Amino acid sequence: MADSLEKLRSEALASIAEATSVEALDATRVELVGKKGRITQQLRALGQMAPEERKRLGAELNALKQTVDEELKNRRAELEQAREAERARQEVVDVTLPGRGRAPGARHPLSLTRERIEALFAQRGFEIVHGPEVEDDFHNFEALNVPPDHPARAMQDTFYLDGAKLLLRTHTSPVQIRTMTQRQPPIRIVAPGRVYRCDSDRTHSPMFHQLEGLYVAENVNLGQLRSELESFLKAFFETDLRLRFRPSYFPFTEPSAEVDIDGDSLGTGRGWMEVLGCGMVHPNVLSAAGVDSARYTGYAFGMGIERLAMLRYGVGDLRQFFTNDLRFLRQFV
Ligand code: 2NM
Repeated sequence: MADSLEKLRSEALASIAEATSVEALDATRVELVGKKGRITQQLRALGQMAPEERKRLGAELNALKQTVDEELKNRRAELEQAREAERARQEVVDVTLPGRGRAPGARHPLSLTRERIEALFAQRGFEIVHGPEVEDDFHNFEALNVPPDHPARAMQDTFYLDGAKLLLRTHTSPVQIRTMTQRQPPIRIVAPGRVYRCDSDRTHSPMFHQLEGLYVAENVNLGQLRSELESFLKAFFETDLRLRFRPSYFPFTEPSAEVDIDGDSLGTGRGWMEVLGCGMVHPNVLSAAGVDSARYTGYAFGMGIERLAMLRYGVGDLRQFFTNDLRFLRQFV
């Protein structure tokens, strides 16, 4: 018996020492001191033994179990330490490795252009206001002195919604109408935003962007309009542009004008180019919006953001703004 106990002891200590992982050590522990382990079974067998045999063997077995438990605990601590060291070694951050690279976003050229225009008008005392893209006939046409038979009202030009009661605004002027009905002059605002026209070809998008301005107060006149727009355009293009005001017609202004800039002074070399429309707000428009047209006068202007962006960035094709080709968009940072 002493012989087999000595054998059990050396085998137990050897298999503990040989366990190379926490899992292997656990298996060894079960094999030795688990419910059906070799040492457990021997301890259990003590019950069948004669008293002094049991006493002697019991003492030796308990001493062995104590040694084995101790060795299991020590080996386990060793293995856990080794495992932690290995984990730390593998997890090391090599700060000298190159980065993975970033894919930073860029602002859309139309947003950049709109914000630039907004900032220039904000500097000039204009407030930025917004309004709904779904409008009604009154705010989009009637209040703007657009007669019922005007071609802009035709189905081919305007997107009408269910029942033709509502429509997608064809310009941002309804925002000016809404502002005038809500407050009294002096009013000095610009309204940027999306507008919609039933038109799509090489040079027209069914959705595009406008920014319109309005100044209503006592004694507002055409000279102020002209100098304000001249100051804005020179600032926008960052050059001492040559401009020309050419008489034109809009139902909502009288007199009306279109402003051309000299392309040669921009380096586009294409002569006179139209950049915006403007005029003195028609008295009918002021009245329709609840402004006393005997006391107040106003000027208004409107420009296409796409057109100004094309001129500023030298974009030749309107559709570039809407295709979302990253090679195009990435150029505007
Ligand atoms: C333009 C040209 C001329 C304009 C007029 C108004 C309003 F509502 F005050 F009457 N807003 N915008 C206007 C005038 C717009 O765009 C080419």
